[in-house]
Amino acid sequence: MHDRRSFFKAGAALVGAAAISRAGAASLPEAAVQSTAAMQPPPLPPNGRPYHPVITLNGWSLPWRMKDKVKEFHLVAEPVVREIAPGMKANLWGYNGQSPGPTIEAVEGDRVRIFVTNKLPEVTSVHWHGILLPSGMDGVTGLTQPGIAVGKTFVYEFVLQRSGTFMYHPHADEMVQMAMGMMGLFIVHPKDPRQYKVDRDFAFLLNAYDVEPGSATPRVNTMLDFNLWTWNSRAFPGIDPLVARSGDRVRVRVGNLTMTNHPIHMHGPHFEVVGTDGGWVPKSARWPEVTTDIAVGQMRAFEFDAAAGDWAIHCHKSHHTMNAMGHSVPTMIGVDHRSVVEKITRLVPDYMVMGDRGMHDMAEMEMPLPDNTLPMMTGTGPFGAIGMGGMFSVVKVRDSVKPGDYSDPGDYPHPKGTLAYEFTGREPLELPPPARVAAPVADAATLRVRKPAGHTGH
Ligand SMILES: [Cu+2]
Repeated sequence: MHDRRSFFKAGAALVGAAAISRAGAASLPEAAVQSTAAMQPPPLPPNGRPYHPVITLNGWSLPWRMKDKVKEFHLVAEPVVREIAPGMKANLWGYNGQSPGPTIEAVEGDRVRIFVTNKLPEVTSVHWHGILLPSGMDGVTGLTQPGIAVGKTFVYEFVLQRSGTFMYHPHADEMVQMAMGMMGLFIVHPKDPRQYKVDRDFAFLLNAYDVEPGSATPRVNTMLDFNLWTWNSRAFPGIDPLVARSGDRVRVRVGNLTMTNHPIHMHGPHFEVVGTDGGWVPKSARWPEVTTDIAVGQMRAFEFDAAAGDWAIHCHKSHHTMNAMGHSVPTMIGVDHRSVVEKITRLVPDYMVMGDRGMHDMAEMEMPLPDNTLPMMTGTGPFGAIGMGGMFSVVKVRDSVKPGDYSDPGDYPHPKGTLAYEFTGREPLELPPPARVAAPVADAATLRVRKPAGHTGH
């Protein structure tokens, strides 16, 4: 049959390695670069099949060149400087000026040709994670191709057979290259733009770094003990809010390229998981959730109907909502070391009493930090210190947000009577004595616990 498909098949057979490198040398598509970590809402597609673009948190989408009905993209693997949050920049490796690299967006049925230029100091390759393609386009160094040598350009070409949420990352010296931030999102939109249509479609990658406080380059041999837990290589309060209008159908797509799982929890509206690594979940198979665990290498898309408010969204592993510094602080709860402070200060002039009553105070304190280091718990809301870091952001839903507007609407104006408040009745509280379950009496030593200042009795 002399149809489109057989034409492309014949074309693919002719496109050997030699032909590709000649084509590449003749005319490489322009490689767009991005120098900022500010979100760049992508314009509607200028040509090709129509689709509704995703919003990459603190990121952008890669423009393409249409050539003989093929979408041509150009990725440049290179060292980049990424602002992790205001006050801290990291020396990472990424693509086209940023880590993660730009989001690639295309449509089911599209033929894409992706040029990858290597400006790193070692070989690389790109694996198109989750995408069905010919084995020879899968990007596994040594197995399906030689590594892309320093200074060289490779071409990957395939037809997108299924829509969904996918990723790209190297399959060459992976431990180092992924620890340095080389990854990106690959979104394949459905052929019919009315299918799976939502009002707002957010996307981000989970990633993690081990950057010693005061330095800027990740330690690449860390296996699990990372100290910067990030979304799209940003830590709270540097992560964009997810802004929506009340009643909007909102989708959040998340891919995990860290070395551990992340239970992503959202306050407020219940959501349903609508997409997995294998594609879209049929409506009849979705179930309501407020947390979805995303394992290493997995992608998940979930949707909800937006309701007005400021709703926290975060990883529920509490160490993942803390920045560097938090991971080597000794547990001091209940340890009264005020009495020895004077003696310690003679030896260590900067010594501070901290953590003996919990660590919230530290979120409000201006602690001296090494240069280029984020506070452990940070961020300020309308009611004071939020005391979070890392994988944390806010879903900000308002009645007045305009379609296409993703700018921060500020703090939520809580309607009267809907806000928790401090009890200001008569004190001391006249409470009935607590009813206690009869239990063996512990010895006095067990019960001698120092109470926070201002409280008496035990
Ligand atoms: Cu986590």
